[in-house]
Amino acid sequence: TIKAFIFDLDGVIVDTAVYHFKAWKKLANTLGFDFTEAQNEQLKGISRIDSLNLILGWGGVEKTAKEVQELATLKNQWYVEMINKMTAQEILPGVQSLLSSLKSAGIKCALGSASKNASLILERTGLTSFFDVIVDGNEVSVSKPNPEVFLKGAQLLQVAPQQCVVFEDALAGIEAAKNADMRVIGIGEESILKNADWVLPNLEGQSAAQILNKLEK
Ligand code: B16
Ligand code: MG
Repeated sequence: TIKAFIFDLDGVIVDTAVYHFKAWKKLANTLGFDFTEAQNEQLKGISRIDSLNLILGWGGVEKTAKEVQELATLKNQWYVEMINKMTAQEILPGVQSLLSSLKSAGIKCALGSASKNASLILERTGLTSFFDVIVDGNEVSVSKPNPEVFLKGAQLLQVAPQQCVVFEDALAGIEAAKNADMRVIGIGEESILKNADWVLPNLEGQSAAQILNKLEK
């Protein structure tokens, strides 16, 4: 039986990808090349440093390890300026009511995000108190598709991986959940998120009881 839900942040709870896009584009333009929405798509679920290394490769730019760190810090300053202004209005449809339905269904709740800014985003949007456990980019050493982020969540919640369901919008995250031997619900397009157990366009109208019912069939 399912005992815990583990949520990805960007793309499931809020759409911070638009802010990542603006900040990465500004950085790329500063370095003399462009950065497209399609490229931004490929960075979903990928850590900050791995993202930057991909972008520098696309731009054909070589930097020392020290310069890469400085550029990552600069991008993050721009990004944090934007997410500091986030409010509860930016929570994606259905998220609050699904989170509110977890307690009465006896389901524990964890965040499993690659972002080092996850706590700030949850604070700004007023969602912190819904989560029993927060595992983010500050606690993990390897990026999704490695299962570390989700396995840590299960461990801290004291449930087995097989008792967890992950909600994920990124291919790397769906692979991470599968690698953790967890069930996974893809949020987005079915044609893209092929390996998920099932795919929803968003969380609108979903309650914990409904999801459990469907998973146990
Ligand atoms: P930060 P998620 C991920 O969040 C984003 O999808 C990805 O685009 C970003 O590079 C990564 O967090 C790191 O974010 O720079 O804030 O540490 O989808 O795993 O919640
Ligand atoms: Mg995501």
